Amino acid sequence: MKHVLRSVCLALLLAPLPLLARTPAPPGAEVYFITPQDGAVVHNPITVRFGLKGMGVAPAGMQKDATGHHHLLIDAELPPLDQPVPNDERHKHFGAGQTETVITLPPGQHTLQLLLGDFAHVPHEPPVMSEKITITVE
Ligand SMILES: [Cu+2]
Repeated sequence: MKHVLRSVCLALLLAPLPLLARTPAPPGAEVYFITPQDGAVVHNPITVRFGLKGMGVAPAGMQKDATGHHHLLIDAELPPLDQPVPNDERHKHFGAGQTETVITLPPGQHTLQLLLGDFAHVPHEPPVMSEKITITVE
């Protein structure tokens, strides 16, 4: 009996971790652009300030309830919400806990959207994301 129990325990230990267990977001949590505003006409370099209500900012890697770090999506659709946010020119991570950044974009219309990620860069459940705003760079 004892060795059966032991194999059961071992099997549990070796079972893959549930990859889809997403970090819960508190009700009412909100991420938004302080600047620029939707429809703004801006010039390079562009200062982007991130606002967050109902949650705190924590650096990537730090697992703490009701916290996350910002991701700025530039001219990008929402990535899959059950996986880490991609890391490239269109998906910028602010894993040190930054709440603003300065970007340079080619002249013309661009979209910006904020998406909060947990310690492992995975969006919360439900996802905490801003409206997608459109700006014009002159
Ligand atoms: Cu991230």
